[in-house]
Amino acid sequence: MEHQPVLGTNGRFHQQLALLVEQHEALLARRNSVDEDWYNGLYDRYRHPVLTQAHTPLLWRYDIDPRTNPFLIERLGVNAVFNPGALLLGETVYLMCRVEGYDRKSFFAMAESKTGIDGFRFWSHPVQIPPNDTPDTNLYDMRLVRHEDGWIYGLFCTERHHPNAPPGDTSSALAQCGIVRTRDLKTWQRLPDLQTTSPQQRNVVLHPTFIDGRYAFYTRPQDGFIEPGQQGGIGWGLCDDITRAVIDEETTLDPKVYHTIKELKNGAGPEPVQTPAGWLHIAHGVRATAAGLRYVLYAFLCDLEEPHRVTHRPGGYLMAPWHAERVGDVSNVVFCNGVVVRPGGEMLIYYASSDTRIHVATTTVTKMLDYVMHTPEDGGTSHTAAAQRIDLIDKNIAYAKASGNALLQRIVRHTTAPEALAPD
Ligand code: M1P
Repeated sequence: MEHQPVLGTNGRFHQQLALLVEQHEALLARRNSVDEDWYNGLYDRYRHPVLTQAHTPLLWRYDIDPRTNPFLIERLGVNAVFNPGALLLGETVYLMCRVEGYDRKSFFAMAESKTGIDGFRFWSHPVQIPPNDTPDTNLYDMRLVRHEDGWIYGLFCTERHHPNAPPGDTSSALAQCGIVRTRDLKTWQRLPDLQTTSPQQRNVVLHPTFIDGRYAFYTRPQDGFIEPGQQGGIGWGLCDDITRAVIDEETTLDPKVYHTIKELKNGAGPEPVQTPAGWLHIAHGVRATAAGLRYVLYAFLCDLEEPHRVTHRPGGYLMAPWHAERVGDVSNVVFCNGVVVRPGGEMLIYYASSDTRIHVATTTVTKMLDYVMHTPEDGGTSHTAAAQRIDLIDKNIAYAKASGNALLQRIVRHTTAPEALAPD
């Protein structure tokens, strides 16, 4: 190409580029630490997101040749980095991120970190998912699962313009579960999309072990699947051959329920964590509010031998958007499709806030089991909610009185009305 003078920036092209590089390096080098303003005894939040659109390499966004980009314009902007699948290999955490460009298309890109809480770096190039027979329009939200068959699978949502959309309907989409697999995280083999009895699927997760010699899936059937007597929600289905995955029968594993955090819809999160007490799930629940949908995370535990059977359902949410997390492209959303567990039991929960950036929360399997097994279930009504809380308060007051402990008695005095302390 013919050389053009760098006029548009008054010769400042390289100074501006140097500034961008400096800012980018500072962001990538930024250390993260626990946010001391947050406490709930269960998990820590962190001061900074682990990945944002600003973490994406400059080479993905800028043409750095002044002959073809004399004004150093950001040619291919990145709008958001969110909803990552996660995998621990050795000591390295890998996040398969959903990267959304200014053009609204999402693609996948891998980032890695040793600490898991900071220092994430994207690989040099995004991942190119091979297409299958039906071309995809948009790909997003991959769940990474190391299956006992020896492959690492990626299950993701593939969306296409609905084939039956009438002329002029440019919004109706058809969502299905796409499947890829790899042995090295670099070469991906595309398998046919999952087929189920539901015309649409999102949030499909592969169970990491065989069940009676079959592959097991957590599904989220939509549009017409909901049979009389079924409520809809997170489903469960089995198939024999993952290279032509067909689920003939889906049952509901965790239904959506009126006037709960999952009243409108819910969906499985990452692959469940195998613990001595059962399969630990983190899922998302959605309810409608006057301000739009609200997405929160919740947890539940399933039986080790019968993973389709829920054994513990703590009521309410595990995590809701907090402070700045509330605001973003799709506000009031937390979403999780990636968790890793280190050998000592430390659990790193990767969640995105408001479809914009990725955060980490850290806890342990022990704490999560305590949470899921000892938090009361949603009682279903205001009366049961009040009764649950009264039980807790009475237990606390009795304990404080009996303890003779000055701090406990102070808590009671300072936080309850005087009649609670009336002599027996
Ligand atoms: O915008 C919130 C989320 O909406 C969808 O999730 P679900 O299918 O459960 O409603 C997905 O598009 C997800 O990526 C997004 O974060």
